Amino acid sequence: MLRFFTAGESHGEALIANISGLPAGIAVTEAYIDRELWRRQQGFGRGGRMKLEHDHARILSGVRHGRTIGSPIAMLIENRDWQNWNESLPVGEGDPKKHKPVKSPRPGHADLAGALKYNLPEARYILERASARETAARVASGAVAKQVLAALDIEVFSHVIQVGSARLTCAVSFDELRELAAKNEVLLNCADDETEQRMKAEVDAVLRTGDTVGGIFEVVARNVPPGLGTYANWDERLDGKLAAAVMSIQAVKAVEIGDGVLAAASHGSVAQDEIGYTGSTSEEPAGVLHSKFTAFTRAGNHAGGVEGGISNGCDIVVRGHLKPISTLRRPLGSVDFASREPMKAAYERSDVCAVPAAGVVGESMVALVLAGAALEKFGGDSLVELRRNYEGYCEQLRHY
Ligand code: EPS
Repeated sequence: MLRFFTAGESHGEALIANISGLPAGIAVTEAYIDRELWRRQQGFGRGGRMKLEHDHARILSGVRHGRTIGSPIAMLIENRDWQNWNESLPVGEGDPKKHKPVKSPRPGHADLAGALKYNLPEARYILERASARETAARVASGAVAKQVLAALDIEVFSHVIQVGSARLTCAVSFDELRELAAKNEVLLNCADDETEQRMKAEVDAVLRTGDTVGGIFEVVARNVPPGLGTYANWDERLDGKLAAAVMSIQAVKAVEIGDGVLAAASHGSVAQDEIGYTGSTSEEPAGVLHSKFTAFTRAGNHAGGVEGGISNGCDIVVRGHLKPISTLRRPLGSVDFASREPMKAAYERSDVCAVPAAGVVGESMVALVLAGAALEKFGGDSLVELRRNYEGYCEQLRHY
């Protein structure tokens, strides 16, 4: 079973990622993981912290000579900012005068709910762990999951389809998504230049006014074979797992699979993807409608690649809707933890728009779910065994 967890605080010494359940023999490189970490740090609207951090994942275990060895992988990502915090967040008792309390909870953050829950007098420790800094460790884990998926020819990319009210209206091909991910300069990770400029104007506007802005990212996974996940039990459905994974990303308040939102307002006659049959499979699919796995075709992909909780061979499409970041330079109303008197919410340096970064995190979460589902279906303790099982299943599909 593929499992992963992370540890670490935003301004602590380091983040830790731990991932286990991988077969032996998967090629894993730190360079690839670091490139993914770099992608997560990009985007117009990121705050000053990103100038400080240059994330690098140091693999401590589970990979030798460039390949997984079947044991858990542990990775460490140092926080460069730690040097500014080691006196205020010591592991030992330290000097209480150097403590930096978060004096008033920020609406929309975990601050108040967390302080109540953990019975803490202020929100410093809440902020430290609830912060989206944690997503660096998820991206490192997701990069490993992507390398497992690559062994099955599955690719996962993302793009930004909305920032504030600026929305992408044209179709974007999978090749364009691949090209976006390869770019060395990232503005808002939108494939259409004109839309990206409109998105930038939305960020410029909130930068001027001390506000923040949200948006929507879309994750697309290609070459996922039909048959991952099942309707057999509620908690085994692939769409449920994808939704939970993407919903768990900081600031995501809604998740959509395929054209889910639109479908709710459509009629059944237009919301489904009609089925055809060509009589042959195509190794080089012309698009999402004719996967390489079967000779069945689909007239569209409103379903986002999942029907009945099972992947159907079309591209998996998952959208994460992000609320605007809750830390505002022009703080909202709140209450002083100590006096209970009205007080503006605490302000700490923050991002004003993190939708492109969240998209990269979304790719990671989708990759982790798909890698888990693929390993569940095909099993295998080594890459050879995994590939053999996968190819046997593909053969079965071709002869269906
Ligand atoms: C975050 C606040 C900011 C972001 C941070 C998430 O951090 P800081 O308060 O240190 O400036 O930059 O994101 C990251 C550090 C990161 O690596 O993504 C928050 O409160 O969630």
